[in-house]
Amino acid sequence: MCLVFPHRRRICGLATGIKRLRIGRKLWRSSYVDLFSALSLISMVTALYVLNLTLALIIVNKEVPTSRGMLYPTESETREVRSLDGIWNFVRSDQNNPTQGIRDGWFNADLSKSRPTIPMPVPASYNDITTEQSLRDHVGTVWYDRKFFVPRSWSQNQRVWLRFGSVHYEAFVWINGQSAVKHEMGHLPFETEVTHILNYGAENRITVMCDNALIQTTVPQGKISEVANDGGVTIIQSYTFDFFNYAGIHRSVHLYTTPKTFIEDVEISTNLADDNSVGYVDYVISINGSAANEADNAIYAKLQLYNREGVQVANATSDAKLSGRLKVEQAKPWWPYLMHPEPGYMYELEIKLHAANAELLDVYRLSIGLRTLSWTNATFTINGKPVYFRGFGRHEDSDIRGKGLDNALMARDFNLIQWIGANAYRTSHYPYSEESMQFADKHGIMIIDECPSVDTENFNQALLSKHKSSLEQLIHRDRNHPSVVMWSIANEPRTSQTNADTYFQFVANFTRSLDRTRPVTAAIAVPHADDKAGRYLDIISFNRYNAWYSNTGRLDMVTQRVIDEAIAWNQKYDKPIIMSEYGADTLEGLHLQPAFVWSEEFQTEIFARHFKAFDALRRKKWFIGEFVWNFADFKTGQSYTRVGGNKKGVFTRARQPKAAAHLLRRRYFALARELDQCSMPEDLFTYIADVGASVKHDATDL
Ligand code: GCB
Repeated sequence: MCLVFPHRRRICGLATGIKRLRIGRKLWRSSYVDLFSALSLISMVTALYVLNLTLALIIVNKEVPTSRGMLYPTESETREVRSLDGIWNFVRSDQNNPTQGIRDGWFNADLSKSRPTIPMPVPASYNDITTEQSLRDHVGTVWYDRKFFVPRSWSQNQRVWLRFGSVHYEAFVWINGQSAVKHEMGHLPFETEVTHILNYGAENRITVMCDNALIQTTVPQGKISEVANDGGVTIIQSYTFDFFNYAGIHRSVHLYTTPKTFIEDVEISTNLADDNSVGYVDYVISINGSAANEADNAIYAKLQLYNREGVQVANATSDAKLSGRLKVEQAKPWWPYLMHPEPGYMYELEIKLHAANAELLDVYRLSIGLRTLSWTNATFTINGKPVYFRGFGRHEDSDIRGKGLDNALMARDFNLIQWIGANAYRTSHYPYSEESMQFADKHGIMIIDECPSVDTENFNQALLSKHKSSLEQLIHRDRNHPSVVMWSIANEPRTSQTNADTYFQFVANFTRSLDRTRPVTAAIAVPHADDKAGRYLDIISFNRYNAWYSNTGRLDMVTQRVIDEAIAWNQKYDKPIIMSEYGADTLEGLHLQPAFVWSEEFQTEIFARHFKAFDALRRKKWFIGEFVWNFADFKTGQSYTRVGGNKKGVFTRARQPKAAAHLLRRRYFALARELDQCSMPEDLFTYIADVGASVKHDATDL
């Protein structure tokens, strides 16, 4: 048992786990194996197998903790926000001694008193900031600290909160040496009240310890092992997914104030009347604070809804439970990009919390979109209109900053998404920044919102709880975004394994219990015949790399295989089908004619072969979407199958188009034109020659 953090077995587990490995290896290295030990080995393996089966049966559906609060921090008449982004001080722990900083109390004083520090930007992954290989590949804990002032005025009559957009993978936070909050799970926000541990009108210190170790009960899973190297032994982190396990303080850190009694949470759901002309906003407000306890039923909220022009279009006073409904006449629905001339229409919902004596307690403003979703075994509709998804799997990834939030990159990415005519992406393979969700809302980009479960296997009780918790945190964070149209509960889980059935039944039903307004999917890669999870999903997504990982280079073995597989999934489950990944690694600038693997010609050709399959499938109404893998090239772990990372991007890592981007753009706009009668960009077709209608050379030819 770890004395410093009794609740936290993983850090201690790191050390004991390594010891266990050592014992294990000695066993295997024993100089001979006689018959007796061979037999006992067999019985041991059998016993383990039986134990595994028994464990399989005893996975139970336990409750998971529920998130509170965490509204995106915004300023208002009653709230102030301060960013703690900037340059922090940074120290790496010794890989063999990840808990030393805790034992030695590094949080009790400036980190520089314990170790020499280096400057580290926040937000950013720490891995690629320096030239040190040991930092890039570090496994275990790292430490950050910085100083900040809190104004004297903040000490009066209000509360102060500390909020992290995300720290990967696990975070321990101290303020002025006092433990403030701990959080496990990358890519998701967490916060805590720090009112009572701050020095007002004075300097404060924040210290963060971040642990990137992935083990069999983290989400995603990984393995830590001890391997001999030239200097003795070293600790190796392995994982089965290919994207680099970037770590650090990935998103913004904020301090913000609230009144003593304040709006802690808002949950909305929207609907449109049949002809889309009237919108409904159902809301539930949660509050926190002493006034809430004292005057239970007397507190109320006043809500006003404003359109884009700032004109009030609806208002309401809540009931005693702080819930109710707003009715919006002449509603402007939220439409996906290119599905309507005014996509991504957002209203501003202003919520004013009042005490019984009408005193204004708190004000919070939330952007909302009015839309309704529905789905059957063959369709997915938005505002009553069938949707065909055309988009990408993506990554939050870029040079130097890794997975760190970068507003310039985000703005560029949304520009490229619009330029290419996509209407959707999947947040493969973890939740993306809240800022990007807001961008997607405003741009009308539909999101399949994925939790951080990748290549999930060895299903066990602890993993199930964490997996469910990741979905709980995700849904809590993202449920108010109109752009989120589907939950993805996993990428390429090993759904042919024993236990996958029970496990995914629990995970899918749990997701549905949190939100019934959006369908549940998972991106599956096991052969359809072996899959045990699809029956618990609403929509089946499948990943397949024809002519790449199978039948490499055989462009003549793509189209029919894609058609056959999609039909097989549909026949097995009778549900709508999406192809959620396909593609080929492509080295920018490599040209080979005839098309050859890794060349730009090959990527273009392989896309075209898929398009042909998709068009055949689109005639069957249940095929509802195509997602290229990947939006942009991204960093991976070191592997002989990757040259400087995964190169399946339609765009380079620097966000410039490869040749296939131009083809994809023509297809996505052609689909949008056919399905939603959108207008076409002027520059879609380059002038070729004046040789009559047989040559397509401008948008009017489509
Ligand atoms: C997949 C994974 C994705 C990989 C991709 C690839 O199936 O879902 O994370 O990056 O294949 O390129 O290997």
